Amino acid sequence: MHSKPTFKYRRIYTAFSLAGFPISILIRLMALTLFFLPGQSSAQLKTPLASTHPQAPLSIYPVPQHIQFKQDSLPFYGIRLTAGLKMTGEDNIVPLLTPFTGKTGKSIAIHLIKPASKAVEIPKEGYTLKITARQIQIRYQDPRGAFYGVQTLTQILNHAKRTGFLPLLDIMDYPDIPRRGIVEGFYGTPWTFQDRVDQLRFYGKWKINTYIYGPKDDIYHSSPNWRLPYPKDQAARLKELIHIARQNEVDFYWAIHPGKDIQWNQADSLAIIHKLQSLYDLGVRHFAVFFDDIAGEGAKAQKQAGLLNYIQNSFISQHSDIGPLIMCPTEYNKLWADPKPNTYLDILGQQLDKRIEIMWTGNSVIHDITKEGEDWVNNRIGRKAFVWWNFPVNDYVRNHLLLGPVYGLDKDLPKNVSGFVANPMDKAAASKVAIFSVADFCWNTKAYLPDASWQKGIQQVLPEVAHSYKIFAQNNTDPGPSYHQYRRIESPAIQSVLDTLLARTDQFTEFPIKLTDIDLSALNAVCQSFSPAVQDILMHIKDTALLREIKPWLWHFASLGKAATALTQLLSAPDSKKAFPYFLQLQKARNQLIAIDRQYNRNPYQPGIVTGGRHIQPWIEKSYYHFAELFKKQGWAVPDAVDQASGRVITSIPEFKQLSVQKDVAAGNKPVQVLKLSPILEVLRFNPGDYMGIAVKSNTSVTNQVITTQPSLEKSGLQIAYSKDGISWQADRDADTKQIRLINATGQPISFKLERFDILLQ
Ligand code: LOG
Repeated sequence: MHSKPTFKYRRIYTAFSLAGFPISILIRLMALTLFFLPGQSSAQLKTPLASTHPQAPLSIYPVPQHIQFKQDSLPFYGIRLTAGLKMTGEDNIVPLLTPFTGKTGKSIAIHLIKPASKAVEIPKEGYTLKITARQIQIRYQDPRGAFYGVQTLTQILNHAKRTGFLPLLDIMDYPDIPRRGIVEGFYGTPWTFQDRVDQLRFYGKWKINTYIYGPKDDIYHSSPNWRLPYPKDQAARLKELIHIARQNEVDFYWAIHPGKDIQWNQADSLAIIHKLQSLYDLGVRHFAVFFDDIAGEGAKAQKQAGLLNYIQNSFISQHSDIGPLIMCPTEYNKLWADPKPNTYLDILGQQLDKRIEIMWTGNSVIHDITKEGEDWVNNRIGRKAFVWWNFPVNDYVRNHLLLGPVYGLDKDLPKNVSGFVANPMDKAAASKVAIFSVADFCWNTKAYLPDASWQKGIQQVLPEVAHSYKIFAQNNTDPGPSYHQYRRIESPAIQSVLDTLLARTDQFTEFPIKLTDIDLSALNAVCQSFSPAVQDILMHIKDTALLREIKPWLWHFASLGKAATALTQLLSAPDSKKAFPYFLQLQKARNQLIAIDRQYNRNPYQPGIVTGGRHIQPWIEKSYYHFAELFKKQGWAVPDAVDQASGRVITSIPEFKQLSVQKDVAAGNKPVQVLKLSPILEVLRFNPGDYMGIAVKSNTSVTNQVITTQPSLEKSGLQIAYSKDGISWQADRDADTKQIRLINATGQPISFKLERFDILLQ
């Protein structure tokens, strides 16, 4: 995909490549070394202005491939739209520029030139942008290139408006990954119409060209209604979205998920074609077929390939204006893929029409994307995989927000993939910072810097509260232990201090606590910043949709800050008399945390609220119990704590040993404590003897359980068993029951979905 830069750029390029540097890296180095300002991201390129000019950094995102700043800039009086520009017919371009038009004769003219002259080779969706003392000139090959050139220009013009000066520069730019963007592919409440409108505009702005519509819980995308056309009102909404996508140069893919109950017959093949045609009639020109998370008949490679080839020939190829078809396979990651030759992936590789793209989530469902992993799958499917990256999706840990930087993506991906889409959270607005970085990465993978991009994303999405939001977001990044075993760096500034404190807690048996080598004042300052950051966000945030999405997590985080602050003060107290009041504060804040966790985000999967779950919460929990005991021993009147039941997973399957046991409270006349296994979204396969369940740790007895599977327990052949010690098991529950499990006691493997596994406690 990398074309050689031409004309002027060739000179610059050659000079630097002689020195062995790709120019984009060189520019990064310049930004780092020459113009780095403390507190600013290293991605910012600072215009070298004459000394009388105001010093202000200009950063362009996604980071352009080649950019050369001239040693000069012009006083800025606005722009003048030329007649040619008005006539290009790109109705999505002029509105972007009109806010910058000037009223005086000194305004600078903009020329949009197509086709680009022969001297300039411009890759697909690329553009050149040249600002000289006399004019601004954008050259392009395709309308999307023009649109992107103008998007870049608006960033420069905003800067010029702010500073009063327009930097002179040359840019040559194009995307690294041809199809890049988002798959709305999560379980849970689909995004709203307004969410999607906001998203599509956001994508246009940051040069994302792909949006795949495939929310698992849209019943017209998946079972039971994939065969039926959308009801009128929903169809009208989709039509509007498709129009907005087009205005923003985004290809709107509509995906169907028929595999749960598809019959491999003519009637169902036609049902799919009719459904796709109904979406074509609404304006859709890009389609996908998903076979993920299914088992049984629908999961057969030959059958899937046969159906897709049929769709290719009798529908896709029959229209000249439909883009390449995409499919998501059933074995969509290496962990689940049968490694034996001539199995599922090889069959697809051989039998599926080569024009059809195949999606892939990496080495497991949720994983970094590595070159080795891509090579492995590409080799089997006989084409470059289309990456479906499961980040920042949180449908497997719905009590967490995943707000951290985008990292773990191989920089050589453009060579190995045909596209890259990320699966976001059900919280559309809160996903934007990550989406910003996905756009940045896909455009220019070599220049991508995770932390700088994350900071810039926050600055763009929430400029009015950027500092406070960073504090909140960097402590809300990790999904916690889950069966996906995907972890993220969290609380980077205080992580090592917290882990040291956690490890030593048992040794803290008298005051003053000896902590000579630990800087508690720094930790204290960080923890003290949480609550004010939350207040700032609550008061000043402009994006009300984002606020609505994250509010209970903000409240939780403020209490977390209070608990952590009280605890650091307790640790610094000279004697237990001074320490005890801090213990009471800690207890009060912890009670608030528990109350918030029990009251909000009542989804049936992972109910409740977690913040700071990776380092801060474990430290607070362990310390709380430790000091409650210590103060009791020393004779202090320790009030009763809010009781929290706890449990752990018991299973024969190594992959699920990390599954978390959730605490919940079932409301009713009298609240009942509940322990639940985090539901598993995919199809499970239990071999004979395999089991999974919960062992209750607390001193309570089990009063009931709610376990549902798909197919039902009776149909599946699975059994529920009870035990008091995990050694002997029986078919009935009694007053001593401490463990409950689901077991395959038959001689055959059983495939099923675990919908619910709740244990009710007295
Ligand atoms: C689903 C997806 C879900 C994601 C994360 C794929 C291809 N399918 O395990 O709908 O959002 O994982 O939970 C999936 O990733 N199944």
